[in-house]
Amino acid sequence: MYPPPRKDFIALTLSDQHSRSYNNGKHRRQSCWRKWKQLSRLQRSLILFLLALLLICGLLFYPSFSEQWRDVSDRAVREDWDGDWERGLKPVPPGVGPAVGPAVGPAVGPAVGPAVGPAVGPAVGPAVGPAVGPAVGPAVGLMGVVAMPEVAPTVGPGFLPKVIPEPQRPKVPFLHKSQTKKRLFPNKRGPPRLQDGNESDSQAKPAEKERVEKEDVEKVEEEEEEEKKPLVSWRGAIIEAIQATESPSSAHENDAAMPSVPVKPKDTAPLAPVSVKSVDRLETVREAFRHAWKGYKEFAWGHDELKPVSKSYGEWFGLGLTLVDALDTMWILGLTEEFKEARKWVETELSFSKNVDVNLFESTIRILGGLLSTYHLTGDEMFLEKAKDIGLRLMPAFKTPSKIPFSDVNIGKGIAHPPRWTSDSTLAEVTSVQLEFRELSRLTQDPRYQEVVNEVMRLVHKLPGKRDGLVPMFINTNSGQFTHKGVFTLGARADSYYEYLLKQWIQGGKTEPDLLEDYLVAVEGVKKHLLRTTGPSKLTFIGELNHNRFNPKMDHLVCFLPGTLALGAHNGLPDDHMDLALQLMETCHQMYVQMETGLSPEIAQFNLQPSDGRDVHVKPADGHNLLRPETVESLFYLYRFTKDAKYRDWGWDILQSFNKYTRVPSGGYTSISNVRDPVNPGPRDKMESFFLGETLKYLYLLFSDDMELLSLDQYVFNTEAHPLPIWPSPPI
Ligand code: DMJ
Repeated sequence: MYPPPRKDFIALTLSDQHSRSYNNGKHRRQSCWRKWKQLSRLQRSLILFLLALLLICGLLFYPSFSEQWRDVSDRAVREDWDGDWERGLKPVPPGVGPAVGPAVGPAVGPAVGPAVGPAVGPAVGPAVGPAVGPAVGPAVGLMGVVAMPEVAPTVGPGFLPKVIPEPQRPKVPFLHKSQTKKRLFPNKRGPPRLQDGNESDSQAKPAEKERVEKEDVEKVEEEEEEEKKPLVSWRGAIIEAIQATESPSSAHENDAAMPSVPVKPKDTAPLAPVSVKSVDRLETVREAFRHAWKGYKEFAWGHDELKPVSKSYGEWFGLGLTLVDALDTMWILGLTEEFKEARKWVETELSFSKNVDVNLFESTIRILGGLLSTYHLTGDEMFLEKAKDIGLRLMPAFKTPSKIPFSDVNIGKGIAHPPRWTSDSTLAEVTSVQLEFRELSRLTQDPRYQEVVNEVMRLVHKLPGKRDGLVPMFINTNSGQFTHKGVFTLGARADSYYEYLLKQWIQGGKTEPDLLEDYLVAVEGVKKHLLRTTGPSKLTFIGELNHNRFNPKMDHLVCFLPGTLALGAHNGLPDDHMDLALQLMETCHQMYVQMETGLSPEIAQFNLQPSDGRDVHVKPADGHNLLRPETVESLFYLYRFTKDAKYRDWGWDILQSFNKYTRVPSGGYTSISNVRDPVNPGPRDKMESFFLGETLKYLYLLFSDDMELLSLDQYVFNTEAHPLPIWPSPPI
């Protein structure tokens, strides 16, 4: 009835071949043994002696060989790029030539010269070549061909300013360089676990994230049980910590050594009247910073992030992320001692010569951005040297067939790759590294950095698939096309694309019309597709579009928008941008005050129904607060432009809530799981680096009466709150 089972022809064939080859091997082994037996005793002893000698030599010389090999591999990262430069990047785009030409030699020489000396040449080829192929697959095969030569000629006029303006030397005191190499606060709490902690906002896989977060919470609960710490009553513990707040007088101890307002671009600016209230508030921010720093210093020194509840640390890149992200905040807040310690760590301990994968976007905005801004504020060349080092090591990310960068780079090996599950990059990530790389070009007078990021903007500018200026969330690194079309958001994965359109335009002295055009069109797209008002209180909010269906969901991340819109209006863009900024600021404020803890959830759902109920709802999985900065960032911009004191009061309320619900008595602040539960907000045991890099910095600037402190007419803040100078307008 049933046909007989089919013979598996392929399986049989393989089996035959296999057995044949097995027999051959046996014959070979037997004949070898016969030959060995035929040797004289003297011959056999001689061979054994030579083998033993070889083994001993190998053991003796292994350490020095491996050391040399590591050097070569480090240099390979630089050589790889300089090789490309030599091979194809020499032709400088028209307009850049005259300004850059003479400056390139001396500027680049000291930075890369010694590292790529002639001896390295032959060693680099084999070291880098074979490693690239298998790691990134077929996409990389094209790299060698595509390389960089086409970058310069294809850069459109709209994006590349005619010259890279010369950097202006900051007129601020230089710090003494420390000679000591001793590690200040060795933390022996266990080996670093690289790559296990974080995923960027835009890359996080929700299920995985949820699992990790759940584990964190469970771990926290276990520890609470075990240690019987005051955290059993979370709220009580927080109140206790607030009572221990340092008094203003002791907090000012170091003021004589370092001005609390170190950057004074206009020496002649009249002194603003200082209110008692703002002094108190500034001091409270400084105290909050010191408290966070205390935890970091004690339990996480030199590591990426503090886990304040378990009094340990988490690693993401293994590059002291919190410390680097916080450098300029310490300088701005006038925290002299803390800054000096951190500077010493950067000088003596921070090494980018590490076999580690870093996310291009996150390391650019936090590390490169942090180093560049600290260089500008302090004038300390050490920070610029570090910035050049990491900048160069990130460049392989741009070597893709489409020139849309990969998400990840191994900064030790100089190999870039996409995430494991896709060849797509996140749109916000590839379009939010521009401020930093452009500034690096200006400072080094080396156009390569600017060229690769300008090329990304040029490609995205002309790409089909936008909806009235709104962009999809992903872009493919092979084809250079948008993917996952049909979903439009101003939240995770797209947010800072819009922010950087405006900020690049401002940074470049308003000389790049394509950036402005894309920004203006996008704001109209937002108004047309994403803007709605709630039923109960008529709050204006930004929702999402999902294949033509409107979703009344707004990430806290979107609260950057009021500040960005206001910045645009301040720079001459239409007045209705400011009107929208004011309305959205109110909504972001409501996302805080309508919660029982006074802290915003990560994602809010807005109520479109006309009723007298709540405007803001929170899904159980969305009620966490990660100590994010976006709302206080926008409050800072709106206060600067309107001087309306209510924005300061709103910021003050947020700081109080952070102190009440997220402060850990032993040092540090923690993200929490549930902003609707003031009794147990559910500490997550993690202090993100942006709490020090952004949140506390923006709060300080919000409360400062000195409007010239990082004037918004002279600085543009990157998306991690690191201020970079606005370039002087290029000559006509
Ligand atoms: C920061 O790293 C940056 O502000 C980024 O643009 C968005 N996410 C965090 C803060 O929320």
